[in-house]
Amino acid sequence: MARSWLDYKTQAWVQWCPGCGDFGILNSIYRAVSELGIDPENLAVVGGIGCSGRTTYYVKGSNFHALHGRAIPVATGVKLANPHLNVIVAGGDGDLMGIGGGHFVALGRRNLNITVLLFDNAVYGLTKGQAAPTLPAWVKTKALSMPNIHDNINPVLLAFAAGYTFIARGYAYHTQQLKELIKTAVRHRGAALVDILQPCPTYNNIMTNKWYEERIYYVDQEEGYDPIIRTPEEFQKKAPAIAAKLMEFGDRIPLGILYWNQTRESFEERLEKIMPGYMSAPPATRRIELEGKPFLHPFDIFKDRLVTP
Ligand SMILES: Cc1ncc(C[n+]2csc(CCOP(=O)(O)OP(=O)(O)O)c2C)c(N)n1
Ligand code: SF4
Repeated sequence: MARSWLDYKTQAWVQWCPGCGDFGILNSIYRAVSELGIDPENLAVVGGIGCSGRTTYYVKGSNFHALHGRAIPVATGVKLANPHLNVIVAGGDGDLMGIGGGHFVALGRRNLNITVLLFDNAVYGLTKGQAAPTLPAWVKTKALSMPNIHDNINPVLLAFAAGYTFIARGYAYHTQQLKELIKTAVRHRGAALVDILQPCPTYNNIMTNKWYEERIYYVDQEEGYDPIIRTPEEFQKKAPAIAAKLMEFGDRIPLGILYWNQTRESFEERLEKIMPGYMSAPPATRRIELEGKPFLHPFDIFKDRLVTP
């Protein structure tokens, strides 16, 4: 059924600062899910803690605002219980690259069909501007008393190493292109990352809109770069060029689809192999009671392991 983006807007008052890049991301999510025709009841947005995590209150769906860094494990549980839901993770670079970094890697290894939207502003917005893991070394934003002495993590390269099969980068103020990237990421069968460069006008006074606009460009507007892998042999051939593109972040910053591996099986497909019927009768749709009586008796399941006095 065709839907309007307004069908996904909740009544909650949006609490971000004026000019925050999060508005552009929210707008792109509304339009992406409406154009894909996803019913709100088939959508689950799982957020981490941070300004970015508040997205869960603004989009209609079966959403969950998880603990700091724990959006991916919660999303994994939701997806495994009901693989027919469209699951989107909305987290900051502090949330997904810092405290939640191990979970981010685990999702790539599994290649579970989840879309991770990384709200990448290089600072901890909610806690007033400390250096986040994507802030380059020696940059001094206004909340720091001295320049950042840590090197930065490159989320797209980390995702490549971890096994994500769709990796893209968007810009929060380019909502038309970002919407298209989110749509492709959601349609992709496997772990997808969209790294979204998101100006935080309140705390990041270095990586501003002007700073980004001077550096960003779209890979599909340049000749010669093909991010798509259609056969395993193609991976061997193209991986060096893809890795080089993923490492590019400085005077030039590539946007668009950076890597798209269409050959690797998803975690759901592997589960179906070892548990035939998993997709047609996943845990969330199985009966747990009949006529008010539970089928499952936990003590029966564990009785051989119970120690009786
Ligand atoms: C276990 C735990 N540690 C620390 C915090 C404090 N805290 C709240 S949000 C946040 C970081 C937010 O930054 P980011 O994930 O980049 O999101 P943003 O606010 O920039 O969107 C931190 C450290 C917390 N809530 N829980
Ligand atoms: S602190 Fe930064 S990231 Fe958070 S709402 Fe304000 S502008 Fe946006």
